[in-house]
Amino acid sequence: MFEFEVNDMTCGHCVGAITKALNADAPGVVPEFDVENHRVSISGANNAEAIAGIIRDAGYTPVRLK
Ligand SMILES: [Cu+2]
Repeated sequence: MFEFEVNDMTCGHCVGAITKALNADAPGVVPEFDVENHRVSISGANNAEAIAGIIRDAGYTPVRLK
């Protein structure tokens, strides 16, 4: 499991945009969102940098925590 801080993820729209990008580019990965604390946890992935790239391409700024 990976965890990212995504400070520019601030509302349900952001969650929707990131979910859509992950579903398209990393099918099978399961994201969990904590919008209040700007955290995204990712299960089922084995390449953190690829996941970070997908989040960046969706327009957000991930910083890996774990
Ligand atoms: Cu938003």
